Amino acid sequence: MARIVTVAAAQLGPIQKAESRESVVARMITLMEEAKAKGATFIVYPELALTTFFPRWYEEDRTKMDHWFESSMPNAATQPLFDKARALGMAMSFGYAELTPDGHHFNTSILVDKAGTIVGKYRKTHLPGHVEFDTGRTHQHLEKRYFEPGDTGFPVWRFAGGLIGMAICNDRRWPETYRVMGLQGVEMVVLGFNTPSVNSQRAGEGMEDRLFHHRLSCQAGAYQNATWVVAVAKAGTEDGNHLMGGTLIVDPNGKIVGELPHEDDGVLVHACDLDDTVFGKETIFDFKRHRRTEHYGLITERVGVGEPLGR
Ligand code: CDT
Repeated sequence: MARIVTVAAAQLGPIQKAESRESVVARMITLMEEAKAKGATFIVYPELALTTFFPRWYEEDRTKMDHWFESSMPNAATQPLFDKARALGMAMSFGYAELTPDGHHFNTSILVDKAGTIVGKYRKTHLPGHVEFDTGRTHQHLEKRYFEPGDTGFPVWRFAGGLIGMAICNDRRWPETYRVMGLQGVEMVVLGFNTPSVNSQRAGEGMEDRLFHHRLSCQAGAYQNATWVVAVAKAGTEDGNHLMGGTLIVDPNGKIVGELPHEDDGVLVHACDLDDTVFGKETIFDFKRHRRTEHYGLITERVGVGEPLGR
């Protein structure tokens, strides 16, 4: 029998600096109701879903940015989202900035089951951008200033009847992200993103190229690991800064089965058959039969490029 997870990729349009978490949560609830009406049982929201993409703003004193972080989850602002999810029997995943009790800052995503219990947490591994204000860029991307690299690795959870993993934005560009989850048999990777539509260091790289790289990364990760990929944007113009859309769902054959054509709040719903992962996992990407780990040592021995191994 088919193992169907009807997933809703719930894109958020822009969130301005001045918008409250309560207002964003109300928007997320509206999307959840729409997803439910369309038959979804699992809703996925973007990276840093509760606030504007604040790492674009430089602040000398980092502690002055702590108000963008959540020190508990759920909390007063997000409790209505958890309550609605439980009432609708909807599993969910969303991203937020996490401040731990011992003072660590992470870019985090959680998996919440349909009873409203947090069953999984992932902290972003590949932080893009820079630490200090960079005058050479058209806009700042200060994730390396405000977050620490995640300490979770890439776990996969038994969730919603399948094997589900999480990634966050820049992680989707790295093949290691998917492969580490692929080696745990992942059947669906869910991820959110906030991607500026222009490269801050290369003005000629605009939205067409950025969307191409986004699709390329998600499609390659899906195909090479025979997994569904659900990628969800925060999109549109936040206080004058444009984020691309491109919320999409990719099947385990690497094909895009749906993509939102706009930059507003909206849901993309698809009935994903987790058994569609079986063919790829048992044939061309049957890792156990085909991988040659004796030749992969550099992947973990080296971070950057080193001497060539040939002559
Ligand atoms: N949020 C996030 O990770 N955004 C990055 C932008 C990279 S440009 C510094 C991304 O990979 O989409």
